Amino acid sequence: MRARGHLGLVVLLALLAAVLAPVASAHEALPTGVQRVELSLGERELALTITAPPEGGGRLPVVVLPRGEARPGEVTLAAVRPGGDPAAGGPVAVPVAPVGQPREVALTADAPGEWEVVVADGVTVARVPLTVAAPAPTPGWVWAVRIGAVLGVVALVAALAPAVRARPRLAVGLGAVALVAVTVAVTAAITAPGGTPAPAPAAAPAPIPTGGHAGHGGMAAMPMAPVPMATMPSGAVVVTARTGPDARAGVPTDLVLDLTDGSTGAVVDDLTIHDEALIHLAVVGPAGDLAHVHPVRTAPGRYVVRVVPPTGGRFGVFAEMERAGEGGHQVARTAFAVTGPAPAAVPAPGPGVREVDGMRADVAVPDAVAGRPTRVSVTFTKAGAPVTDLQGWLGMGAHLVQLGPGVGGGPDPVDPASAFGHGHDTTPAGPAGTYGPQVAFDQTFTRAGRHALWIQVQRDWRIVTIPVTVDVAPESPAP
Ligand SMILES: [Cu+2]
Repeated sequence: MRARGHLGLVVLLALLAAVLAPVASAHEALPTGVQRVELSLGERELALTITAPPEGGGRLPVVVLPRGEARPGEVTLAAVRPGGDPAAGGPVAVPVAPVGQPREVALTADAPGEWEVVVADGVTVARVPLTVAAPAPTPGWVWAVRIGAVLGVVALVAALAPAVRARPRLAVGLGAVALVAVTVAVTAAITAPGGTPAPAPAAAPAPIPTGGHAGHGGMAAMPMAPVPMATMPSGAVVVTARTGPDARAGVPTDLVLDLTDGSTGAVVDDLTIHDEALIHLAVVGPAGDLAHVHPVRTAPGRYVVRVVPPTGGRFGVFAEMERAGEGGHQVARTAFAVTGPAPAAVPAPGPGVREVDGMRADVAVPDAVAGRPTRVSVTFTKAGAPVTDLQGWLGMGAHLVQLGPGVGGGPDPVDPASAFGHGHDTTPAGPAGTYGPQVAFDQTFTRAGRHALWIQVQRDWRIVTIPVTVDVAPESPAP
């Protein structure tokens, strides 16, 4: 009798464990949104990896990885409400040297709604928008499983207690309660929507942003209900660029970018992270130099990046961004002027072999004809050996920035006729997660004429830029 009682208990507990397992895994399986975002903060390049908190808020781990030229010192990180004072957000200091050394800090965003991950270097305060989803209500069937299971166990244990077994009618009554409770739990689990494991329930609808701060930034904690697209502004973004009044060649200057909607004039603050940045900014000078940087958001619709113009003259600015909703991916162009002599552009070398950053780079651009795909490739060697330790940057092995011919015949960064383009390496990463010796792009030049190309890879945490001049032949009719 006693042995049979124990056996029954074991069987029932095993059954309960099986029933409860899907409920437990439904919570453990909460998807977490992890995003990387590049920040050109002052003269530093930082890659942030942000793990969004769970629904309802909580721990917000951020990994800071310094790249580029290491400037000793530290930055402070905090999680604040939009526009909030970082000093009130429990700022955490993080060393940003040496390059390639990741540091993790645990911030806290303890409630649903809009947040900002703030990174400050003492001069500039970068604010990366983040949405923490509201907790989803627990469905009724989950409660049925939980209550049924607990009640079943309690009733069974009570029924098997020696004092109760001495009173058979009470024991039978408790046994019946246990049976009914377990039946309810099992039935609820079996008839749960979509079977098991439980689907992640839809979160409460995110509030529709009002005013300037649309605040998604692609950093949403998942799951999150989509914001209805019809409520999103969807026009082209107008970018206005300005520097301080004394922007001079060779002197660092802060370039301030203000974003407005071309159709409504409203501040644009609904950029989402794409290719690991809110804005990919190409700044091209009159001498044909390229700076590919990632401005930091300092306020709704305002981005700042420090540049060091190598010469005077007029600089073309190309801002690649992606808006939430229908705005989609777009490039806005503008310009700014720098005091000082503007040298005439000297075209970069054409395809072929060159030395760059201690490597030998063999650039191939076979048969560049307008309107046809051209495979642009670069093969890297160092001391005769293939280079296979190129690091992914912005989620891929290499980037190609190009500027087409303007009215004057050559690429001109401040001529709207000079078409801007950006291509991505198509070769997969190697087994170690690195790239090389070859990177390649499938590029279609839409127009004949002289193009400026800049091919960029990362090695030893530094960006290597290879400028190339390509003369594209006109499309000729078949003979
Ligand atoms: Cu970029």
